[in-house]
Amino acid sequence: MKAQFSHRNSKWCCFLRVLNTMVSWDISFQINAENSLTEPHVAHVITEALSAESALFVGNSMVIRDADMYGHNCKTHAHSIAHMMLDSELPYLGIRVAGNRGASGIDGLLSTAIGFAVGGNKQVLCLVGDVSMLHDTNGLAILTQRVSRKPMRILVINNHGGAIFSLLPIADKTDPRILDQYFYTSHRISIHKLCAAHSVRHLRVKTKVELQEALLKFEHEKTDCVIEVESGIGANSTFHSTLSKSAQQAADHALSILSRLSVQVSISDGFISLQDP
Ligand SMILES: Cc1ncc(C[n+]2csc(CCOP(=O)(O)OP(=O)(O)O)c2C)c(N)n1
Repeated sequence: MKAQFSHRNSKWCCFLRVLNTMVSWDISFQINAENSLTEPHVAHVITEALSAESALFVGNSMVIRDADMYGHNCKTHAHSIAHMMLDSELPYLGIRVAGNRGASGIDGLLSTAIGFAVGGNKQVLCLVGDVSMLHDTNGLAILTQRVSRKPMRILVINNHGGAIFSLLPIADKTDPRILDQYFYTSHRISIHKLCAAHSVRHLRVKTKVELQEALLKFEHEKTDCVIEVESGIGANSTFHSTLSKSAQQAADHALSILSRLSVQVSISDGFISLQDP
């Protein structure tokens, strides 16, 4: 997507972009500083696994939210605040991105991604949660059918349940056993064995380096594959809360600097307003 602003050079617009970038620098720092392979890290680096020949399909639940919050355009990163203020257009890669919206169902996501790969004639990278994948294991059967299309990489974030519910206020107020059974629908299904049953290549990754190597390996080998990212609901929830606190602090800090400049900044009810004095 490419956006243009009619008032793109106005002072408040530049300031908002600086604020946005300072927060995104903080998020990048936190994600890179964390040694373990986190779900926000996957969203953060996924663009590095894409080329002009690729397209991205993003599943529902946390993967699309993480891609929205923590994804970044690695090829056109601003190098300085001055550069950012002068740069009048939003950076973009020109990669096609698709997802299933409507009722935001987690059903049929693999099958849709395969249809997207056939229709668009691109190497699709599909990002999906484990429960979503289990809702559509028939997608694996479609994957092995002989339809003419380019190879697909399916990246499954396996936190062994629906992690999105751990980020809702109900998670703090509910008995863990009830949460596990009825909200997270935690499971021990082997994605490796499911893939084997469908003769789909599978690789499980636990570290940042293993993820990078797996993405490169299957891109070069040009074969369909499932890359399973090992994660956990508790660790994911903790890291999301660390990130959001740190982003909040970075925003406060950036605002305190910006407000000392020639524009007046005021915040009320969570809204930021910038006015020429
Ligand atoms: C067809 C359908 N059934 C149930 C839901 C409710 N729902 C929303 S997110 C979610 C859990 C998804 O889990 P997963 O795909 O593993 O992603 P995560 O939450 O871990 O990111 C469920 C069951 C839904 N959106 N659509």
